[in-house]
Amino acid sequence: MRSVRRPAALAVAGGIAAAATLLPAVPALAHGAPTSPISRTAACAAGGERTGVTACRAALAANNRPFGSFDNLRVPDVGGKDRQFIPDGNLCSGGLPEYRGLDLPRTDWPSTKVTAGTTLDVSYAGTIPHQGSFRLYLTRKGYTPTKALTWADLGEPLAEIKDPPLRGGAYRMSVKLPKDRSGRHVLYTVWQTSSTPDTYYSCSDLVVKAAAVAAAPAKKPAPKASRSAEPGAVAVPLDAQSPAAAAAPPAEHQSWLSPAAAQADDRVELGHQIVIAALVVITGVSAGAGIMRLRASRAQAHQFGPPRR
Ligand SMILES: [Cu+2]
Repeated sequence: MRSVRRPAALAVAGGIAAAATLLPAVPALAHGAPTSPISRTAACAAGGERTGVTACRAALAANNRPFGSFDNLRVPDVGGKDRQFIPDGNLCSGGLPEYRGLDLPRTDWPSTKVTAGTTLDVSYAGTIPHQGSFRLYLTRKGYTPTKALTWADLGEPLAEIKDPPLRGGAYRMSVKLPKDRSGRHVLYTVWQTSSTPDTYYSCSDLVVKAAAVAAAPAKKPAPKASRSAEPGAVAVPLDAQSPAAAAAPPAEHQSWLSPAAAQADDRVELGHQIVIAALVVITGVSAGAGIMRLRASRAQAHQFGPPRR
């Protein structure tokens, strides 16, 4: 009886298709990366927001293999000895082959506009929360973005922040930017977790607008006056509207952007989970087993760490 069976078959097929569509909305079992200022991992790696842009495509080509997940750039058992474990020139990849393309010295990485001397707000998506400390470095004055990034470019961290608040799915931090930078720079973020053996590394590209631009040209005030007044050093709100931030991110990434979106997202997630649970029942054990296997494999990956170099 083809005419009777076909709708049923279609319904099952439709259910499976719908379940497959919804699967990416299940909270990912992963870890973290800075989304504002956008990091190279959050832009270009698997699940990234800007994988189609030139720099990301070049990075993928240089990678010579598929990227690892955007929130999974982690190295086990470093224990604070970053400079010994992460080689110069491989800072943005953490030395991991599945992220190597992120080390390319380029001037067109997705970036965030900031102003020297102002406070930069940092959102670090915590797809699995961990306890630990963040160390935030900024490339020093005179850094050349067309050369490979080295530890010597970074010097001492601008800030070290232990267990910042996790709101809307992201750790929230702020850091005061030095006044003496301009042009392209890299904010290098190290998240040394204390609840796992892993340390996470990431490069966020900044385009820094010089502080005190308005001061010089108008008149030529005496050196004394210009030093004491610093008329141009007024705090300018952070321009976080990088192309990356402006572009609509995938739905499952909205929780990083605002608490309101996060709440909406949570409701959507709950809805998805209910729908998925129903579909799993409808479509039978095979779909359920698949999801369990996926979850088990991700959980295992988290416990035992990424492939060693
Ligand atoms: Cu993790």
